[in-house]
Amino acid sequence: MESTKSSLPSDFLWSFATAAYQIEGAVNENGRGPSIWDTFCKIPGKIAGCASGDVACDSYHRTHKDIALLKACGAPAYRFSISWSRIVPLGGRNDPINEKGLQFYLKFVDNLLAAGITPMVTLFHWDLPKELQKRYGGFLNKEEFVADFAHYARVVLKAFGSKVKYWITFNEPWCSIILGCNTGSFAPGRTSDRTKNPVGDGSTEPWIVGHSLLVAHGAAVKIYREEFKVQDGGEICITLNGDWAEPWDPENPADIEACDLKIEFAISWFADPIYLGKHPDCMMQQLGERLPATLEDIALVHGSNDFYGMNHYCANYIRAKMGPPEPTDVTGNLELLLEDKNGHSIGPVTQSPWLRPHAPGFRTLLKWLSDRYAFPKIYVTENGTSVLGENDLPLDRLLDYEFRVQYFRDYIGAMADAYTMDGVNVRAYMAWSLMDNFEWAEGYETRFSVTYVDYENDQKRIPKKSAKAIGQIFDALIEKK
Ligand code: PNW
Repeated sequence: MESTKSSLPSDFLWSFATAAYQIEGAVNENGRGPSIWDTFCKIPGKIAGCASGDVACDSYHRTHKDIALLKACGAPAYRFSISWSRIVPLGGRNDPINEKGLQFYLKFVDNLLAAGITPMVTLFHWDLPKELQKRYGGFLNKEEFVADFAHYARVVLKAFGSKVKYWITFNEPWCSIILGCNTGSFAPGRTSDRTKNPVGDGSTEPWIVGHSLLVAHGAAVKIYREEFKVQDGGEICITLNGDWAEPWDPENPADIEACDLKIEFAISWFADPIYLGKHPDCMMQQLGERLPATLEDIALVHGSNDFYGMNHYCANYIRAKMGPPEPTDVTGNLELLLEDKNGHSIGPVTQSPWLRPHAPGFRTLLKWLSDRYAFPKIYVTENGTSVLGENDLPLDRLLDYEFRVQYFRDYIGAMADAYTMDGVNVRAYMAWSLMDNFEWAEGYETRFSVTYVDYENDQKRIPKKSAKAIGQIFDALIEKK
């Protein structure tokens, strides 16, 4: 329910988010090198409708349209990501830098600033240069990967200087790792499931890769703080995804306990080393030596967030599993379910099989994070929903559909309650997404945004009801100066 009492502070920053591979297209233009998603999309059966990001929303050629859209929505900021393969086409620290790639993003940022829009930039939203995967296994090789990411990060941070005040190193490492190296449903598609891929070991690789990403984040933050932060005055963090958990059987202590385990395996895996300087006990117990951590690496990562970047979509019911965990278990030995013991759904069905909205879970997770990590400043860097059957609705109904508007009302209201009533220091919110785009393995069948994109007709952008609604929701909640 939308709260009538709650509010948000006058300097609260809100807007919309996107990611390079999902919107840009122009994959062969101006020196961009291929990424692991270009390759993955070409494998038959991996992406719904055999789709790819080859054209997507064609944002590479339509930056002015995207800025006009942001202005039409009244958005004071914009979160987008930079494609590593446009900046260093082969990816490595000794490979050539592509000036044209840098110029593209520099111009875009200048245009955003000229339009009065504050940029929030993600350095890595899953599109690893393909050459690095080929050369040394990408994330699997910590030394090489960390050195190459640090180099790429330095090139970008230096080029942008004080133009950008908000930086995100990695978007949702959990997804790159678990979906990319355990279930194999995302690039690079590694898994122990030999029906899906001849290579990969889902019992060991996720933990190796998780370690590489965490250390690479720490290395980039160190560079930013030592070389740029003082004169540029910005902030940097990692963005973690995590959804809320309710017990499948609220009378079963094992299910109640499993809810914390679920969140620790998804979020605290990264957030504990960053805020508490160690891995969660439950993960060390279950994984033992499979969870790599040297004192030096943990020291690099400890304290490396200027703010907590939070992506949040939904909630699950959690049922504890009995007996020892499978070697490939990445959850904490539990099941993630959409219905509880009595067959009650956690929320309405959407187009995404994993996503059922449950706004009260947003408020409780904000409080959970605030308590565990000693009151961090939180920026919500993604929140949003798909809509069941949206792609099949007639356009006039699609544009006017209420479901997404209600989702935002409920979720933003829950966040305002967390700020006002639970004392959570949440200071920014980016809705996913500014425009319909390439929804990874779900291709273009799932629409996830406030703007309809007509993929058949020149990628025309037509705002949906929710595009305007978000501004109105914030206008009502943000205190006037
Ligand atoms: C996030 N899950 O991905 C990403 O940051 C976006 O790029 C994406 O488009 C958006 O959420 C919507 O999916 C996720 O299976 C993908 O739990 C899958 C999951 C969570 C987040």
